[in-house]
Amino acid sequence: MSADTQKQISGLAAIDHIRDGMKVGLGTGSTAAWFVKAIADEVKAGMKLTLVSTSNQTTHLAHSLGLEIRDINDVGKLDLCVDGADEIGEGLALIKGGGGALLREKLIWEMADRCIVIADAAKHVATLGQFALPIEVEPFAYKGTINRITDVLSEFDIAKMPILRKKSGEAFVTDGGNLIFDVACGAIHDPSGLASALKATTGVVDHGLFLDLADIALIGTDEGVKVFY
Ligand code: ABF
Repeated sequence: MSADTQKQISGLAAIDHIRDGMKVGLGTGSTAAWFVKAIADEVKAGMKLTLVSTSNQTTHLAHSLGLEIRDINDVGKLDLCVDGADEIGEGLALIKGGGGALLREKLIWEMADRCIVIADAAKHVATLGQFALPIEVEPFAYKGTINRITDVLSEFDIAKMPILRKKSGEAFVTDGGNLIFDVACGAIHDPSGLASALKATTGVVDHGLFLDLADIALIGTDEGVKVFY
């Protein structure tokens, strides 16, 4: 089974958690795109949902499928959010942000009663860190921020430098107007400590460690969708 097919079956499996009248957050990335397409089919079949989006990319996809996207400030608490991830580790600790949407994703996740992460089998890892950790940084005075981030990383024995994410040769800019720096941490042995230290660093807006946020993981494998709590 291809990774894309694994993504598709995990996205379709998330539909089983949707009920008429729910307020749902739509994630970002290719796995979440399968879920958005399945939501469009449910709405076309008559299901009434209130939908919010984690990125301009997902909003554009939703609109192309005829879905209405509401302002999160108008809808309040969500029943559910369904989103992808770059790595799913022990205790459903995640690395997210490979798609550059980590801040709005985390803001939507915080508004949801339940968060479901969907992914292909390769995303399921024993220890987080093989995927470079994205860190979202305020552009103003970012060089000073990078120095402070480097000091924090050294406290966790991470020697790799933060690398500015680029797109078409230019600095990648998030929907919120910030920069992303990626750090090839290698095995992250203290995700909670690292997350707290990064978040406390002046100039860091947020990071891709999603800890104690996911309630269920639906992972597409060659043997079907496996469920982890
Ligand atoms: C998004 O899903 C991002 O946080 C993460 O990088 C991405 C995973 O992308 P894909 O589903 O395309 O593998 O939520």
